[in-house]
Amino acid sequence: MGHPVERASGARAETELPPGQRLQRGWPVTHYGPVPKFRPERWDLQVFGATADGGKRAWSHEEFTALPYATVVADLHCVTKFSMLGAEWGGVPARAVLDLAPPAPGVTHVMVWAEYGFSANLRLADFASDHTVFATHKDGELLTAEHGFPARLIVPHLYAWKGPKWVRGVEYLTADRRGFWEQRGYHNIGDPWQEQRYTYQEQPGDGPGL
Ligand SMILES: Nc1nc2c(c(=O)[nH]1)N[C@H]1C(S)=C(S)[C@@H](COP(=O)(O)O)O[C@H]1N2
Ligand SMILES: [Mo]
Repeated sequence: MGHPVERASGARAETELPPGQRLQRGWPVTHYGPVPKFRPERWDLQVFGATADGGKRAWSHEEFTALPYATVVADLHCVTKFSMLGAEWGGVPARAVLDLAPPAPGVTHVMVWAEYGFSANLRLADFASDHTVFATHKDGELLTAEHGFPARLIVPHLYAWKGPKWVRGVEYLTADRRGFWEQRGYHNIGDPWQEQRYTYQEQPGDGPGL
């Protein structure tokens, strides 16, 4: 397909692992709860909350697959300490979603929603990174159901729980709010290079109260 491949800045050298991580052979499946069944006629990706025009935006699956496509090479770091290096993720850049459904000026964070109410909060700058992508493909192949088909968020510079599989929505926030794992003991920011694994490691300003 000839899409440009660029190296994610958060990923650094391919042989370098964030502190405390080890390399994993293959690609394990890690998530909480069941794998949702994909029903194309019921699926949409919604943008809501503090949008610039106060309205909501929703793309059907057909519309979503027609949005801009880009690839990014990035590593996946699970907070349980395994890492997978050098995957090529293909999908819709988060930047494209921000351009098509702009946030209001006061937006500082986003909540990314997935099936069954799973969620992850991100600073707007993390979501708006050039490397953040709603991945539909890995290494040129469609994602499998267990790995998040039809779309999962990849935020290369943060721990993988910040990237919901089976993503369904983006909520623009004017104040930070904790997502699913951020309410359950994981760090509000989750930078693997700073080893921000757990809530107790948070510094003042890293997150809202529990
Ligand atoms: N919807 C959803 N997405 C999720 C999770 C989850 O529990 N639910 N777990 C996250 C975690 S902790 C990791 S490590 C990665 C694992 O992705 P993989 O199963 O494709 O390796 O998915 C992330 N996305
Ligand atoms: Mo994880």
